[in-house]
Amino acid sequence: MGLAEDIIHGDARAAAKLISLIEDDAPEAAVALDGLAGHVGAAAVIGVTGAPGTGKSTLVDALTAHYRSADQMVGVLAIDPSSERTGGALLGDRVRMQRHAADPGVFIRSLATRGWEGGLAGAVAGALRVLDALGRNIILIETVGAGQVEVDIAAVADTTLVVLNPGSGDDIQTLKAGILEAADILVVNKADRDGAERLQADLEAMTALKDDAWTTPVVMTEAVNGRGVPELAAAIVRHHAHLTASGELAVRRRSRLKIELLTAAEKAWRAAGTRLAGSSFLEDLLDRVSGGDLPPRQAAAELLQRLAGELGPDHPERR
Ligand SMILES: Nc1nc2c(ncn2[C@@H]2O[C@H](COP(=O)(O)OP(=O)(O)OP(=O)(O)O)[C@@H](O)[C@H]2O)c(=O)[nH]1
Ligand SMILES: [Mg+2]
Repeated sequence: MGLAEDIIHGDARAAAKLISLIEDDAPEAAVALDGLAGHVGAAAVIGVTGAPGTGKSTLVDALTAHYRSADQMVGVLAIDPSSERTGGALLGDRVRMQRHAADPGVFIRSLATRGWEGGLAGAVAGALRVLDALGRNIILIETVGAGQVEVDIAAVADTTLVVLNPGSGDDIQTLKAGILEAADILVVNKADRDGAERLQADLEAMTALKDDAWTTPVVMTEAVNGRGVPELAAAIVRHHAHLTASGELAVRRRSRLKIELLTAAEKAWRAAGTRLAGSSFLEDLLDRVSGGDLPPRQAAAELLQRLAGELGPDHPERR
């Protein structure tokens, strides 16, 4: 299967295909992802999250234009944890990104992860690996803000932007603590509206309280006309430099790798379990437990041992 090689050589269609396989949780995806090892790590991954309608897509579009004018290769992932792959929720985003649709320097994909049992982050980490190997040096991930998702994204992104609006009830009291913790940069978008300076001042007063090596900047933008976008891009560069200098980048990359690894292990595990279902080994084990010959925990240990054998490097399914 040449999918990995094609992606490494910059074939966007191969990348789209592999992301589809990841969405479908197909076994071939794991094999192709393995083939990308050694070709990742160069991309800066920027997560963009925030409440519905705050202007995330518009901002991603404006940042894309900014990076393209500097000849950067851009990848965009729009995450929708609830929709099926053909679902409509991301259609609007696709339309909003239309001006980049014909640009081969911009790769745009939505990621529907409804079928993923092991959590969203595993699928996103896989898709990131694909875009990274494809040679996208900037990867923007937009998520529909829905509770846990922002936090998941912070686990895989290098830099997380949390987008807020003035006068939208986004005032300090209603901000969930977890979201602020996840934010590396706070963006007050729709700064053309009343109350933007006030919101910025309130947020700054709050971030000043954080006792951290990185003081979360609060950047004002008007995504619709690009105002503030160069300043936002500069803040992202500063944050990346901070991550590199402090060693935090390596820590974050390692946490992404951990998610990938645990996801892969979980999948292999489930697949092996499925293969064992109905087998004489399992039936025999059940007989022994129900007959009182084997304590359940010991049976579980035997099952684990058997599955480990199934997953070992010599097993035919692994070759
Ligand atoms: N006034 C003003 N409107 C903006 C600005 N940025 C975005 N908008 C508008 O806000 C609306 C929502 O923008 P989107 O980019 O779709 O917001 P989103 O956060 O991606 O929305 P969801 O993906 O549905 O959560 C659109 O009508 C935009 O044109 C801004 O800076 N000022
Ligand atoms: Mg959007």
